Amino acid sequence: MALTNIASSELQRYPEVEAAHDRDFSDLAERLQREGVVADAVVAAVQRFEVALPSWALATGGTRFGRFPGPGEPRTLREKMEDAALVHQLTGAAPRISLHIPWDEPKDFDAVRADAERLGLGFDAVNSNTFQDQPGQSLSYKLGSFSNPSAAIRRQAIEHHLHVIEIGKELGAEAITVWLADGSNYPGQMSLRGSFERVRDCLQEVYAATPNEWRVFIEHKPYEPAFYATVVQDWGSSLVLAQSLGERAQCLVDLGHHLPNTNIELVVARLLGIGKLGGFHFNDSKYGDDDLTAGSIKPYVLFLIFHELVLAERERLPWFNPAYMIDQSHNLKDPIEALLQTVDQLQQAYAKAWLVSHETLAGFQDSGDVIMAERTLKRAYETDVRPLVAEARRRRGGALDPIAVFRASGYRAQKAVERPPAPTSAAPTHL
Ligand code: LRH
Ligand code: MN
Repeated sequence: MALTNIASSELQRYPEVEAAHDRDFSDLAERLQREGVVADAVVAAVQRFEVALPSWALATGGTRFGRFPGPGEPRTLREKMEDAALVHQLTGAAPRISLHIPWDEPKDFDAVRADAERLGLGFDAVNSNTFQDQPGQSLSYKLGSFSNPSAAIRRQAIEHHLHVIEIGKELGAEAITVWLADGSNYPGQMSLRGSFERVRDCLQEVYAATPNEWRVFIEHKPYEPAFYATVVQDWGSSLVLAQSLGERAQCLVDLGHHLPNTNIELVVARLLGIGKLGGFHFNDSKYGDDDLTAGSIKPYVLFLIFHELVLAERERLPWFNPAYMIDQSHNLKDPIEALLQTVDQLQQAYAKAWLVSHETLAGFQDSGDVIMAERTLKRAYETDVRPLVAEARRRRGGALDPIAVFRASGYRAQKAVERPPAPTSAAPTHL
């Protein structure tokens, strides 16, 4: 019988772990109480936190230099959904999967819906793909899709997006994410204004084709695969497009899509302030779009981003409804373990942001007390919130330590038996 999840008894198999957690949690709760923070309120907030998993990160990722697949890789949409459901079971915080079309083109909608029902999974934003030419595709996107001077190629790209929207509607998704690789490698190759106007015009047809309850997320990126000019290069370009389209169009912030030392939390605050922050692709990076595990390189930046989000959440900003999604490439780590680690990092950054006393901070900001203002943030960031997020997972039926339970379950070894590796010739579609 295929192992699709871990027996709940497994999660409670470690009484000593439970006892140690109970001690750590009550110690922290007592300490926070002395600082006027109710631990259970933070736990409740973390319990409400949810993030969508990218279907493409459930198999091993790679670079142009190579890919090192591991045992028991998911080979089909169903197997990716099974692994996603396990991440949700162990964290209690990942109830939706974000599909990429055509990488995850459903062959049988009834079967996919039945799988989702069985696994307790929903579908978040669907992702289009005009950065690769598909087998049998008549016109190439080599020199761009929506920005292409060829009306026929732009039409082909629009038709693809209408197809992606139809798939999303079939699966109950309520958003589409549009990331365009469109750009140029050499000065003179592309009209810098003409390309942008063509993209805007094509997006208008996509926007008009989405149901009224849907949102259109525009994802900017400074470079790669274009290495001179990318049409939707930064948050400003994305914002201009979102404002030209309408209320349901917003900007998606992929943390790796910013040039080194860009103040990403400032970009988030700007977009939040004008109701144009649609959502996130969480990951981390040292140099470029490295798609590393969120919180692994710049955890303080991740905290500062969540600080801006919790400020907006508590202020009940009318348009505050960010779609939290992960976008990573797991080249070296077991994809499930990497996602368990990522969800934990996001839960921790969110919990730390909930520890900030906004009134105290505002007071120091208004009085110009630079040291105390910074210390108010740092105190929250430097608090070990692991007992709070573990408790939130436990209260959602998840594991105190998801990676430990996953490793003890033998799930991957079982999958290695059930999922013999695909013949090497069939290179994975997502690279
Ligand atoms: C582009 C990107 C985009 C996805 C792709 C997998 O770099 O971040 O969000 O379509 O990665
Ligand atoms: Mn992305």
